[in-house]
Amino acid sequence: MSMITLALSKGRIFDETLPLLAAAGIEVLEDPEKSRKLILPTNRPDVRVVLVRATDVPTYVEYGGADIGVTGKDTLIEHGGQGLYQPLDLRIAKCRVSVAVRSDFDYAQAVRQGSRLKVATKYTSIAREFFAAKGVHVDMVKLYGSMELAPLTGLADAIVDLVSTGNTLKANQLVEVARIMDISSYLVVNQAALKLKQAPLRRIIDAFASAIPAEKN
Ligand code: PRT
Ligand code: MG
Repeated sequence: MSMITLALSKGRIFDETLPLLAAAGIEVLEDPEKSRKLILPTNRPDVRVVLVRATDVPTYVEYGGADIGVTGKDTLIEHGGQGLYQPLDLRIAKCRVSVAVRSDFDYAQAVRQGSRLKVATKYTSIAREFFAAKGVHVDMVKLYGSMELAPLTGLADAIVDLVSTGNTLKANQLVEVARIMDISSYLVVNQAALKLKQAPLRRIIDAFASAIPAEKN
């Protein structure tokens, strides 16, 4: 019996993947918010969950540290997706990538005038491609967290960040001025594992596929 290792990040991805795992007959036996363990057992002796940072999920699966994982499309695009089979859009952990500025910053005018825009973001690939397609020249500042702070401190004119309810932007007097793309989480599979552990992985992929939440409008 070969072991299947599933990479998940704590928080919304873990929480929203649980119902899909249940559909595959897999129950995680410990609560990651309470346990300090990084490897969680499941009710199935041949399936275990490894807890990694959200941005590390594609890397774990690419190099075979995990056979399968769940990761946001944002993270997948920034990683590049090399070596990953991406069979399913799970339609969970939905949000969007947007451009936001201080409410007193005239973004439309800055773009119209062809000004150089200082952009702070964790999503440099997504941001570069978006502004290049619009013909906007940008100076990119790479950040790893709290993008919302950048325009408030003068570090940047604009941020490119994930938005869900919009409450975080509002609380920091920022406004969304462009929607770049819709985001959801994907199932990613190591390509070698898919060949070597084909039957058990196919069972998990098929069970997930049949349990994906219906599209809401
Ligand atoms: O938080 P940490 O630094 O540990 O890691 P992470 O932010 O990479 O992980 P996590 O678990 O927060 O996010 C994992 C994935 O969830 C992301 O890659 C997205 O695909 C997805 N997701 C869905 C979100 C959100 N919704 C979301 N709202 N990830 C982050 N947010 C943040 C956003 O960055 C912003 O700070 O929530 C804030 C905005 O939320 P609203 O509701 O105020 O608009
Ligand atoms: Mg986060």
